[in-house]
Amino acid sequence: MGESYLHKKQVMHTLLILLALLVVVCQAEEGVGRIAFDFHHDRNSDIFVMDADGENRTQLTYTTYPEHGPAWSPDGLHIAYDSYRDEFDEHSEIYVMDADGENQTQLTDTGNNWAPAWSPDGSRIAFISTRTLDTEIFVMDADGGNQTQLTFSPHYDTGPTWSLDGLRIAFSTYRDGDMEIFVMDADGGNQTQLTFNSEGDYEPAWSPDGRRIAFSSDRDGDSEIFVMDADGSNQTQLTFNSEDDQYPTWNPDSSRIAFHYYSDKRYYIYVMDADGGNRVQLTEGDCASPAWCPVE
Ligand SMILES: [Ca+2]
Ligand SMILES: [Ca+2]
Ligand SMILES: [Ca+2]
Ligand SMILES: [Ca+2]
Repeated sequence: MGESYLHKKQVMHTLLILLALLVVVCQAEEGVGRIAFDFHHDRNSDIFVMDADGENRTQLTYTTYPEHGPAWSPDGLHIAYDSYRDEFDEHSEIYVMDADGENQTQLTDTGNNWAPAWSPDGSRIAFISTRTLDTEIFVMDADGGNQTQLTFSPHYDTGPTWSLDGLRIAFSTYRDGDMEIFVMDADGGNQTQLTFNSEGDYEPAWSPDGRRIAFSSDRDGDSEIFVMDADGSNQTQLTFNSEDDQYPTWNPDSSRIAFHYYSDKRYYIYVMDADGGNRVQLTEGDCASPAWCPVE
């Protein structure tokens, strides 16, 4: 009887340890999040998604033409991207698909269009188009309707990203002789310059909490990830190396930043804390343009 009791106690003890381990594993899985990106292979590229720890990679597009620049809808159910698959006009056009790659639908069909960015309420998509004389920022309804021009400068305007309240759009422009970050009202009004230097400042990414803007800057001679307050103050360098660090994207609680690192003609996705600490490599080569899903 004593032995049987001891045996039961050991079994219970083992079960409790297993249960505790299971709880720990489930908690770890829950908080990981997802990152979409483009994978470059054989002069082609396709959209993939992976867990934010680099695991469980899934291919979403399978065309022989390049797909780039995935952007999540705020509810995490859809991904917009650009593709050259429209052979008829050989242009880059914006498409949208379900987050599992189903229902791929073309939204634009005039000029080259790319760099889609969803408004925080999911109703609109800002993007870049060459349908006028040069590159301008446009906005459209999420179903492709009401395509409207927001910038009218004779220079390169690119990289739109929305503020948390949906009232402002940050972007980059070549209008002062090199690339600078600007911010404007969502209808194109009140365009205000946030960076002022003679090297490139580009790829702004507004943090989900609305407080900060991460961006790429060449001001120290090669590309580095910087962050600033949304009014342009407190510009702070987060990466320090002689290769190119670009394309920042924030995790949902604004505590981490993923980006791509370009070295020896190959792209690698990295992640770091929002203060630049704990930099970790997530992928091997040829994975670029990370986009962190806004919901976990
Ligand atoms: Ca492809
Ligand atoms: Ca322009
Ligand atoms: Ca500049
Ligand atoms: Ca660098």
